[in-house]
Amino acid sequence: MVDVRDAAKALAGAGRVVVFTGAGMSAESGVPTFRDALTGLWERFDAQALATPQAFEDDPDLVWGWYEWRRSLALRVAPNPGHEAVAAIEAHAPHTVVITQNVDDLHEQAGSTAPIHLHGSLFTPRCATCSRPAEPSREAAPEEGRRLAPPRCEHCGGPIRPGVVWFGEALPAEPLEAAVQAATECDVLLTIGTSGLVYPAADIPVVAAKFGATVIQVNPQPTPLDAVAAFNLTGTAATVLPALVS
Ligand code: BJW
Ligand code: ZN
Repeated sequence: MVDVRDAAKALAGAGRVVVFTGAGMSAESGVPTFRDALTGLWERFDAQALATPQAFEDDPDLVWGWYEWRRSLALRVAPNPGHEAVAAIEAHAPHTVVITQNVDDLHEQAGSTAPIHLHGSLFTPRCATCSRPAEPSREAAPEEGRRLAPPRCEHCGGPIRPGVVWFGEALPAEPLEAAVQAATECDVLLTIGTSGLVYPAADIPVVAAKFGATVIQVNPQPTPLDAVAAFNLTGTAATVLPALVS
């Protein structure tokens, strides 16, 4: 039985901390994960038809409507005690780097200063043709499953796309480099609420372990990252993280 107090000691003694988060981090705020049985988005929706560049080319209204529904959902939720515990870690260890795969802004809302968003954001739409940033839409948010035509770029007339990273797209270079760099330099890496199945993000905890960091995992389910974690804390983000920082 892993004692949360031993993990807490390792965390409290670390100078450089990386916090690496996935969808489970926001689950208790009401944001659905991707792969959880029954509630995961990819259990109910087809990732190939919604989260690929081809999907947007084939049916922009379907994809834009789905992401606008998700954006409106993300606007209605609030950080949970797990996000607050992450912000508390940052306040205690100023060299903390928060790396998230999440496209919501709940780390920012909880007080994390500059989380690295590896998979983009629901709040930074851009032109699919010229890549210029666009204003988030003022349209009324569609209901789940409703199509919506994307707005057009005011510069070139191209369709506006969500500012997220789809399957088959490269992760943004600077955030990815900064994340890998932080992983190579940290003493402790905390991986929270990720299935560890999506690459290259899933390599971040593996890189940290390879470079000598102590990896602490918080997840109610086993993941492939169990293998690199010195501490596997079985439980949810909103329950385990406050205990880890108290
Ligand atoms: C709780 C909890 C609670 C529940 N508390 N925990 C190597 C091998 C095989 C394939 C590949 C490979 N390298 C690349 C690939 C292809 C692909 C990939 O990884 N596919 C795999 C699925 C097989 N990767 C890519 O395509 C990436 N791009 C790329 O590699 O580009 C190469 C390239 C280079 C140069 C030029 C061109 C291309 C891009 C990946 C983009 C991922 N995008 C998504 C959608 C983002 C937008 C959106 O939101 O719609 O990102 S997919 C989805 O998965 C989302 C997530 O960020 C990502 C990770 O999911 P996450 O966060 O781990 O969530 P879940 O649901 O999987 O897990 C939740 C976890 O929480 C579970 O473990 C639960 O138990 C736990 N949990 N409640 C704590 N309360
Ligand atoms: Zn444009």
